[in-house]
Amino acid sequence: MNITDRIILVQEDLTQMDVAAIVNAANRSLLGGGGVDGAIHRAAGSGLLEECRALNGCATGSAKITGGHKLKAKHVIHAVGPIWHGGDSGEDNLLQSAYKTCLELAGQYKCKSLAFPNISTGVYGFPKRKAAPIAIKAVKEFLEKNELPEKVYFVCFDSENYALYDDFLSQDLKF
Ligand code: AR6
Repeated sequence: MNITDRIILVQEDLTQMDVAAIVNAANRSLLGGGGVDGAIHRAAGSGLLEECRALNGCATGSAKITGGHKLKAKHVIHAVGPIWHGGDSGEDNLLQSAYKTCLELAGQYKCKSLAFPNISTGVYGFPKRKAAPIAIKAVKEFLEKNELPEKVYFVCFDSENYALYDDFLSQDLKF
């Protein structure tokens, strides 16, 4: 299967995805919050928060994995993207590193399918047009070298992100 067939763009609710692992756009406490984080914790139930408490937080640009509890997904990978501070504080690298760590964890846990939200582009204010190619590049680079995950879903909640991803993916960007 070529890389293009392994990347799937959808506009859906991430919490309902029937995949091996979904990625949460979390914060460093890993103790829940608003946006997609709040939606994931509501759908997964209180067991997820209990498991997260034992993780002692997570650094920005990294990620940690838990079970999926009441979700269809077997795992949740909690990624901490950067807060946008104007672009000169290493935001691009931190975002790329958050995506890469999620992919590595998915590989280690033998996840065949992985679904990403648009990390940092909500409450954290990362410009959507800048974030999309960073996410796509991180995923393509990883899939080129690794068989797992077989499939990666970009789950766009808002139409603006969906249109941007549709555009960037159809250009078949070579990085
Ligand atoms: N399914 C898919 N995507 C969603 C959903 C959903 N159910 N709900 C929101 N999004 P955000 P961040 C999209 O703000 O910017 C939290 O409080 C949303 O449209 O959830 O990384 C955490 O605890 C946007 O494109 O995450 C942190 O404190 C994307 O998810 C902080 O927000 C990410 O938006 C993290 O901020």
